[in-house]
Amino acid sequence: MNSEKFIEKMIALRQRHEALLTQPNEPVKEFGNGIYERYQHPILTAEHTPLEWRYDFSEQDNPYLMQRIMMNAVLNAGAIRLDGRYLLVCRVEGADRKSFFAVAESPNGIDNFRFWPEPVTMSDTLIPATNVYDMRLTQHEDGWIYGLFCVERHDDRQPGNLSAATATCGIARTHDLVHWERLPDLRSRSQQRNVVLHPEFVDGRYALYTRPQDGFIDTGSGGGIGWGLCDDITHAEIEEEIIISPRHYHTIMEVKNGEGPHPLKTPQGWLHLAHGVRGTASGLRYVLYMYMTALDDPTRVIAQPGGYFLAPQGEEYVGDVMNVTFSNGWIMDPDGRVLIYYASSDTRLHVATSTVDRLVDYCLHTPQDGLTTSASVETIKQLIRKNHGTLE
Ligand code: M1P
Repeated sequence: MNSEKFIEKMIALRQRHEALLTQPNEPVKEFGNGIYERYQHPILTAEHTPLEWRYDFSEQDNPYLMQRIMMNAVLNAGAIRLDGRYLLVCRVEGADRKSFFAVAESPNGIDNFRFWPEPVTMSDTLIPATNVYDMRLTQHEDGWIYGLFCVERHDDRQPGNLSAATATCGIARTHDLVHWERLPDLRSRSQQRNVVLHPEFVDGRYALYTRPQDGFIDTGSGGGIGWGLCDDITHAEIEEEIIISPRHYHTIMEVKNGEGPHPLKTPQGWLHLAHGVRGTASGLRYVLYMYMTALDDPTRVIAQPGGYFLAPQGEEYVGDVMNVTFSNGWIMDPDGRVLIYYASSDTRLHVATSTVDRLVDYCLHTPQDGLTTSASVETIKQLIRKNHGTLE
């Protein structure tokens, strides 16, 4: 039996938690960039995780009402709209550095996110993993919802090096985000992170966006976002990869890039969201960028706006891994609203909203990166002349 004092503390804890969970989230009022709206508050943080995951509510066993299991972060979430519900399969990271998946649900996609009572249970029988993270959800035309994620294991070929790891693409499928069937990991020539399943068959085959990389962190000779086809998703293997969004010197994606969520189908083409990484004196900087590919050929780039689409701002700069924005989930509503879920600095999850029309306009009319200072200056001068009516 808990004492009155203990019960009072528990009630105060629950009230504070409930107030956080039900806090309304409004768009930031200041004049933005016209492309999307940011929101006042992060939508999910470690503090949003259920109290039952963190506290032992028996006074006898936990007289100081301490957190018995601490949570570190909620980040990089796959997203899906299912029967009118906005569902995120979040990467939750405990204080022990292990990531796991947990579903959070919201009635409107913007606020009132609440985690389902228990984290996702994923069979680990095929090849046990040390860590899993960053699930991309795809409602495929074959009828299944697929979750593709990164599986991390120690690289046993380097027994003396405790930091040596390998990255592989794990695959699981479900109909309800409750029961998951784990399939064998993707087989390909190199290590893989940021692998995404295209929602439609291409030439009768499953199509995957890949990110070939030489090592666990370094993409090395991996040239950018790749594409490959496979016949059997239950034994997925890609023999040939082509690069569709290459990296370039002195751009936001000089060091590496990776597909975000699966692209959205629009009448003008496939809308893609991805992340690009460059090196700075203070470490890697992760920003989001967009591109579009042709409807009849998702590998043919038809628009490549230059520069970043979304970069950290204000408190978003600060966290476990500074200067990072990362997205692996977005939702397109039937009325064309687009909810972009992005994490900042590997610590918390945010939403930004836009519309399909605005995003297509952004992609088709933002000038491409000319790859030199002279080209950038010329692009700016052309806009100035257009505004002055002096463009020839
Ligand atoms: O720490 C930033 C991100 O780093 C990795 O992304 P990438 O493979 O492109 O370097 C991932 O670990 C991602 O989860 C993380 O947010």
